[in-house]
Amino acid sequence: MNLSVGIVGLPNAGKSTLFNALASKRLSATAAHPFTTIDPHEAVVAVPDADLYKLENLIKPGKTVPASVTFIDIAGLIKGAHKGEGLGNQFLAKIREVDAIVHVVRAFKDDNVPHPHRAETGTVDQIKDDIDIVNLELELGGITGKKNIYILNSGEFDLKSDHIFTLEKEISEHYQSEVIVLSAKLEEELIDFTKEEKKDYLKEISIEKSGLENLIQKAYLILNLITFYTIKGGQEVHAWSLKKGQTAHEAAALVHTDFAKSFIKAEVIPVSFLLEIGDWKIAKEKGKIRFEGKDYQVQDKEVIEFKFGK
Ligand SMILES: Nc1nc2c(ncn2[C@@H]2O[C@H](COP(=O)(O)OP(=O)(O)OP(=O)(O)O)[C@@H](O)[C@H]2O)c(=O)[nH]1
Ligand SMILES: [Mg+2]
Repeated sequence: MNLSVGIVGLPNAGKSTLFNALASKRLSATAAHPFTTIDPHEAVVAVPDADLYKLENLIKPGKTVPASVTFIDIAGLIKGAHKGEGLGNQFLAKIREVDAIVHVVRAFKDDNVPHPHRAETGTVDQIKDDIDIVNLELELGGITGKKNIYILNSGEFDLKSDHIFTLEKEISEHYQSEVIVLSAKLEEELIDFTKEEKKDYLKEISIEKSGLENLIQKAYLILNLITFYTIKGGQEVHAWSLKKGQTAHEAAALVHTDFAKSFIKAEVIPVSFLLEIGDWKIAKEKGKIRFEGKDYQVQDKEVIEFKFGK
C-alpha cells in the first residue's frame, strides 16, 4: 500500500525546497520566481520507525525495508487557478490523484522572493493571503474533504519566535488542523550534512530536531495507515503499510505476490513483546504468539508470519 501526499501552496512558498529535503536529493529546481515547478516530481520517502530499527538490531538481517510514503511536488497555484490561471488546471488534475495534502504556507520574509499576492513580503497575512486563497481554489476545483496538514515554512532563525508560535496556534485553531513549523530552507541545507554535523548545527541554532521526521510520521498517520512487520526467516526485516481495518488475508497478499498458495494462518505478536522477549521461538514457547485466521484485522505494529498450504 503506497499512498501519496501532494505538496500544495502558493508559488514561492517553498514547496520544492521542502520536497527536496524530504527526498534528501535536489530533484526539483527551486528559484526565487513563481512557477519554477511545472511538471510534478515524485519521491518515495522512508517512514522513520524506531521499532523497525530495534527489530533490525535484534534480528540482524541482511536487509531492512522501511514503510514509505510518496510525496509529490506540484506547481504552485494562484487566485483563479480553477479557471486556468497560472498552471491551475494541471495542478488540480494532479491533486485529485493524491490521498492527502501537505499545504506549505510561507512564513519566511525575504524581499528577494516575491509573494504572488503581496508586493511587500513582510506584511503577508498567512490566513487571508495564503491559506484561504489556496483552499478556495481547491474547493472551486472540486477538491474537498481531503485530509491535510499545514506546514508553516518559517525563516530558519525564526523557528522559535513568538510570532511563529502565535501563528501556529492561530492556524491550528482556525482550521482545526495539524500544523507543523519548520524551515524548508534549513531542512534542505541539512541534506549535505553528515549525521554529526547535523546534530552540531541544530544545537548551534537551538533546535532539538529536524521537523521532517515529524512531518513524515504525521503524513503517515493522516493517511490512516498502520504498520506490520515480517522477518522472512531472519533474512529481511520489512515494514509494510496497511489501511486501518484491513485483514490478515490482505496483508498476506501484499507480502506474497504468488498468492496461488492458500492461506492457512497468520502467526502474530506485537513488536514490543517480541523485542522484550528477544526471540521468536521463546515467544512461541511462552504462548505469546497468537494464531489468527484470514479475517483477522491486523493491528498497528504487529510482527506476522504467514503460513500457506501447497
Ligand atoms: N529565506 C528563505 N527562503 C526560502 C525558504 N524556503 C524557500 N525559500 C526560497 O524561496 C524560493 C522559492 O522556493 P521554492 O521551493 O522554489 O518554492 P515553490 O513553492 O516550489 O515555488 P513554485 O515551484 O514556483 O510554485 C527559493 O529561492 C527558496 O530558496 C525559507 O525558509 N527561507
Ligand atoms: Mg516548486
